[in-house]
Amino acid sequence: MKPDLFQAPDYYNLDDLLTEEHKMVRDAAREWVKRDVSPIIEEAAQEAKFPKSIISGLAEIGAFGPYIPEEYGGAGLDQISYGLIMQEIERGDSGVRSTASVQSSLVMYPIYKYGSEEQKKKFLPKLASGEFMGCFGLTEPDHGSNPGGMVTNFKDKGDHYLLNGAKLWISNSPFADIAVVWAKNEEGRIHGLIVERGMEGFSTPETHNKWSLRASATGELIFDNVKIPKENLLPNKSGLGAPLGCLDSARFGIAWGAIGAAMDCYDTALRYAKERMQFGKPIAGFQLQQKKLAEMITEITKAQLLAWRLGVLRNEGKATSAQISMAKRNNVEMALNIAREARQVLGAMGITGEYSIMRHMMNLESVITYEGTHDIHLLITGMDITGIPAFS
Ligand code: TGC
Ligand code: FAD
Repeated sequence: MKPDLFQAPDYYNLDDLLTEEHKMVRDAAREWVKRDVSPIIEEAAQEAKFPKSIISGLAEIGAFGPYIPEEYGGAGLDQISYGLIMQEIERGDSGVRSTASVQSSLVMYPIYKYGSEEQKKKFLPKLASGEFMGCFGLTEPDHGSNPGGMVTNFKDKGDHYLLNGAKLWISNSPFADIAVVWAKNEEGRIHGLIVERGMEGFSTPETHNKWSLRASATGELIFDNVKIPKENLLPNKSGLGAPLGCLDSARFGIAWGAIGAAMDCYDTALRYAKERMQFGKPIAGFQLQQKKLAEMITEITKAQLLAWRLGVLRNEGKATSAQISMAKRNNVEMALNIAREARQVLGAMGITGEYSIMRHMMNLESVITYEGTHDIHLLITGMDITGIPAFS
């Protein structure tokens, strides 16, 4: 892969809206991606291997629990810092951002928000340092967009619970030390349970042959009469709103992360277009290529403003789930469109691993599907503005 020459676009001087702390956090993450992710990520993706070597670096830049209070090992940062970290990591690779999103928003967040004090003390510091890695089991083979239909269940056996069922498409599952798993009790109420690797009857087979997010490990979670100690149930929230609340946090991170992937594609295409000569001049001098590049920077700028405003609303505790859905949907589609256009700017070179664009493009095909598909987020907006759910 070519050396990482990334220069971040900031067409509307958005840096003026950031605090010194935001810029410091963002620049540290940017520097780390350039130094420790860019040189290894193409090979990891080609070999379809999660590069475990980056776990300690992710912890050091505060990517595991950026907004979790410091007393539990988190970085104690605000939502805009969290977004900026996700943006920089996804600039490197969506799969690396996935690892950080899952650890922060889907494992640490539910333990922090819905867990007991003992659970917080036991798990959060180890998750923040990367000593423990986690995964989040909501999706099932027959229940993806409709998680409320889940069949994974647990029964009260007096001194423990007995868990049965299966989850599919679970990021980090093949190597996770713990899984936050959503399952129904005997009354059909959804609860979160912390399942630990090594518990008898619990296995995590890897899903192979993905063309997307190849540097992120994806797998199943299988529960065959797994005995779960009662103290591993998350006591402070139940119902579908509990896992969906975690998704709000992860979707917010993706809305920022997708901008990073788009910025990398744009920056690569711009540099290439200025250097590549055809018909005696740089291809950047042709109107058709300028149209592509001008539209890319316009869309990136709009997405940056959307994400920034959403970050302000999140910091004020005012962002609605529907506002988060709109940003996730818009920014991921924007990034995927830019990746496709940028790929064309590079001609044949665009399909090679010399450049990051094709990898981003394939990754974004997962990002547009997970954490709620593009269609589901449109239906969430539709429901919000009309008051009428159209899911079923
Ligand atoms: P519905 O009846 O609308 O809602 C059930 C309860 O949940 C509440 N709620 C929310 N709470 C917090 N945050 C949200 N975003 C919420 N959305 C809804 C709602 O108020 C209600 O509460 P209550 O107290 O009245 O019971 O539920 P529904 O069954 O009609 O479904 C609605 C729908 C389709 C929007 C929802 O199921 C959905 O979002 N589906 C998409 C599923 C999804 O996003 N799965 C993601 C799996 S995790 C993942 O992909 C990780 S990828 C990780 C990576 O690698 O980065
Ligand atoms: P389906 O729900 O079967 O949808 C198929 C198609 O039908 C989609 O186009 C969808 O938009 C459409 N559709 C469905 N319902 C409607 C409707 N009501 N109206 C109109 N159209 C509809 N899940 C986890 O729990 N944890 C994870 O860590 C995780 N990581 C993932 C990693 C990867 C790489 C991928 C690809 C997925 C991951 N997922 C994870 C699962 C992801 O959240 C689901 O794939 C997603 O929610 C969609 O579910 P599905 O794939 O079953 O599609």
